[in-house]
Amino acid sequence: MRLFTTPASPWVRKCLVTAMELGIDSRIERIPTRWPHTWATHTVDFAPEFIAATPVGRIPALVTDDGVHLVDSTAICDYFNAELGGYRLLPASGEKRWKLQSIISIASGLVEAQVARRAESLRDPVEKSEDFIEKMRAREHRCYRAIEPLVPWFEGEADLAQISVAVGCSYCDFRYKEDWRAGNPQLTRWFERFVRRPSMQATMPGETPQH
Ligand SMILES: N[C@@H](CCC(=O)N[C@@H](CS)C(=O)NCC(=O)O)C(=O)O
Repeated sequence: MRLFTTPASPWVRKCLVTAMELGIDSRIERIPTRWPHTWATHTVDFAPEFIAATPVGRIPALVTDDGVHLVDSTAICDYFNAELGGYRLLPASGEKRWKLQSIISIASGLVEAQVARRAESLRDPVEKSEDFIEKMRAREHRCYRAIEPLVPWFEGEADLAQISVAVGCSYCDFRYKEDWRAGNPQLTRWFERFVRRPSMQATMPGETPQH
């Protein structure tokens, strides 16, 4: 199967960490995608094979060996977990599934806000909305605070909730260097352990090549 990737994307990272934790990453051919810095708010040229894989024009996008196109990280992780991973990172049903999903949904809101903030911050200074940037920043910090009391729900080595949260915390360290740790001691302690996992270390974010 083929996965369109960039090194900076937290959504891509969530998919790669999930694949590594399930031991299926060797089955994935990674197709690196290049983005100019205008990707977020301007029309950009897409490589033909990328836009053939995803009409949405966002990464990640997965084309399975059966030719199925999955163009969103949630669907991709669901495919890995359900179809190839025997539900090892998220149960198919039951109380634990919904507890983990409640954390995953907060983590997704966190990462959406991080990416939206990044997009806004790349705008031309005269177009940029500092108000929008602050709105996203405030949302991110509400998400960290909401996850903090849920950390005791993390059980076992890894699951999709832990992966989703860890990717968000790590993206903040990479992009914003803001103190998400302040006031979130349980989250901090858990993260400092989780980020040492080989799957997290092997997928540390880097800048996406521009050309
Ligand atoms: N909900 C999507 C979000 C994917 C997404 O926003 N990817 C960003 C990069 S991190 C992107 O490709 N943005 C390009 C654009 O919005 O034009 C997912 O979970 O995969």
